[in-house]
Amino acid sequence: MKKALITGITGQDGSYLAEFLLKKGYEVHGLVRRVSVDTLGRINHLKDKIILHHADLMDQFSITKVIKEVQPEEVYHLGAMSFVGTSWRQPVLTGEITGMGVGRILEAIRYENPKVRFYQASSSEMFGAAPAPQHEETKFHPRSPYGVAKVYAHHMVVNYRESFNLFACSGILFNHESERRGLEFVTRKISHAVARIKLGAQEVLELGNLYAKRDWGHAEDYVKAMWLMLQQEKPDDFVIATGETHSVKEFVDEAFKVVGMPLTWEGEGVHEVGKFQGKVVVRINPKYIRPAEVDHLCGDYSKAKKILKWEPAIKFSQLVERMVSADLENVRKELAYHRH
Ligand code: NAP
Ligand code: F7E
Repeated sequence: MKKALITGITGQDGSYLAEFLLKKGYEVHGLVRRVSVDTLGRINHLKDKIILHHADLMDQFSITKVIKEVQPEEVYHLGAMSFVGTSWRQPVLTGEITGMGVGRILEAIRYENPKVRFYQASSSEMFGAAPAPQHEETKFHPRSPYGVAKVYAHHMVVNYRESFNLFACSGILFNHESERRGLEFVTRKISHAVARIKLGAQEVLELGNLYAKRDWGHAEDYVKAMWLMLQQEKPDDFVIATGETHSVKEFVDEAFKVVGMPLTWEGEGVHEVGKFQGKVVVRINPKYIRPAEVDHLCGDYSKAKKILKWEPAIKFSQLVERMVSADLENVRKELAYHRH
């Protein structure tokens, strides 16, 4: 039985990857940090099937100890401060966790388990201002402290591969979402608010830049690509994306359509509003507009298609439908709970 260690197992991708690896027959270990609230919500259904270890990406010794004790065949490094908006408010912490964190894991591997196969969660945020479509050779131009930290981490993986011959890969993943996405990310913020508006629990959804374009896929498809990278003969880096791009506004339109509330739009700039039957249900709040924006991401995943034989199965409209339907269910339960 192969052993895999997942950092960030409590996150969106960690939970899907744990499910995927269990189905493949792996012994799954996960790294969790000590916090004062319960963070195991996404993996509660797996708790009897996985083995959790306490460590923090800020703490070299705790990481080294877990790698030494578990001796996994594969490490999937998904742990990070992953919210771009917060990275301007806590840039140094973001650098420590999202950037230096990978250095700490690579050091632990180099000394305690150099035969391991290592996966790094790189990000399309590294491309930032680079024109679309972006691929493995596109020059990085990050636009946030998060993007900068991921560029550092990405180069560390390349460097450790070249310097110490480690089997270390980076998946440059474009945005991927799901019913388990954190509520602060725009897609889930929209699906959750649309469900609440439909069920009468909220009046208006406030957003920032409606015109940013993203290449949105589903996390379930993307964790398979992570695993495929570690099954190849040699380590390499791959763009994982859908090749299709949509604006935030298109996501909003699609989500309201799912609940039978087609919108009309009026006004411009910060005064733009989305209306349903004459009533404002979407407006701009400048506090959500970022100091610098990534305007247009669209990934060219032809290398992954050719070498990994990977393709995304879940399309944009299906993604939106799944997220909104799941949130209708969640909000109905929340409302029923509060009524009793
Ligand atoms: P997520 O839901 O925000 O999960 C992040 C995980 O990192 C959580 O398990 C979190 O633990 C853990 N973590 C944060 N700080 C830590 C620390 N100091 N020590 C140990 N663990 C820590 O992120 P995700 O969407 O699943 O993304 C997974 C990875 O892919 C991240 O590295 C992200 O940057 C990268 N990525 C994501 C996307 C995307 O669109 N989702 C695209 C490209 C790359 P807690 O539960 O304790 O907070
Ligand atoms: O923003 C715009 C915002 O926070 C998407 C992370 O997983 O993917 C994610 O980063 C877009 C941006 O994701 C709101 O300005 C408008 O243009 O959902 P997001 P992100 O910044 O693309 C990459 C690949 C990662 O690696 C990251 O870890 O939506 N936007 N209005 C808004 N965004 C938010 N969050 N909230 C708004 O109200």
